[in-house]
Amino acid sequence: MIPLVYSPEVATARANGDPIVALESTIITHGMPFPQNIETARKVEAEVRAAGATPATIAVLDGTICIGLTDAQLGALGQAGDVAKLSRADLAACIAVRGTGATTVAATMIAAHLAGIDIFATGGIGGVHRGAETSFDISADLHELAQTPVTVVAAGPKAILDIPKTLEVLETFGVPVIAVGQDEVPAFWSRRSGLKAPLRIDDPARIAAAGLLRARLGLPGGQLVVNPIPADAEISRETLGPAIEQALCEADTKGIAAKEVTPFLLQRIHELTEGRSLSANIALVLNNARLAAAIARAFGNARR
Ligand code: PSU
Ligand code: MN
Repeated sequence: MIPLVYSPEVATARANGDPIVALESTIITHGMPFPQNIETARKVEAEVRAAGATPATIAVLDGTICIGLTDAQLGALGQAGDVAKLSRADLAACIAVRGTGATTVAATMIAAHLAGIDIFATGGIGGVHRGAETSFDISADLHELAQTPVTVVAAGPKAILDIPKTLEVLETFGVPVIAVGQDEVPAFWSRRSGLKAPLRIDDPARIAAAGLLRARLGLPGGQLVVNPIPADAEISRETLGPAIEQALCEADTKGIAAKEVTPFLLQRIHELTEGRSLSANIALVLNNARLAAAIARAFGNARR
């Protein structure tokens, strides 16, 4: 038996057949500082509700996969200092030892699929790190998109990554990368990357239809929807460049590796930009939550 529980709000939505949007928890524990992490998680949930869907923030608490957190659970997770970061490799072991952990994009996709949830909103996905040709650092998020049928809404690969290599790997794995509202792949804090998106679909109903057709065609895996940050919140690539370079250089000098790389870089860039990158990060997550709720409603209509 899988130790999996639904929050009261998510259980009600399931019983009514209402649309549900999965949300990850690593962004709360490892992606943003306290107290902005909890404030943002609450705002993201409110945004999903306002857009006509039910939010399901996912985490493992004391060995149980939680699909939806109560406000108290969310607050506790955001303040606990020693929460594990769970990807595909860590999920079963954490449950076996009755541990507590926050789920990355990969682990959230696994849990969402177990719970029958089609769609998941986050900030940015993990990808191919710069220098991956020597470090081999490629996020398990990419493999997950290739095998688990969940549509993920993100603001593009983070600019700390090697975006062209990330797109190449996604293409090799057969993952559709669908831009919304523009032809270019967005670059997380910036709307532009200079790279043309492999696909573009602006209508949430057609994005849901593509996700359902993939399954009907017998193709495993999900879709990556890349949604540009709102123009009034973006930071240009030119402005961010030096902070990214410095953070990468420090990570190298300190020998930061494996799971620590992404949290370290995000935190240093927040510090180096004096919070500007954090404000942009919050704005783009909220924007993704809105789009994901619209796609969730479309999935619901298409399944009826
Ligand atoms: N993007 C963000 N904030 C985050 C992450 C991504 O803007 O906190 C997290 C996600 O949980 C993602 C993970 O799945 O970082 C990727 O980590 P890694 O590069 O170690 O696979
Ligand atoms: Mn990694």
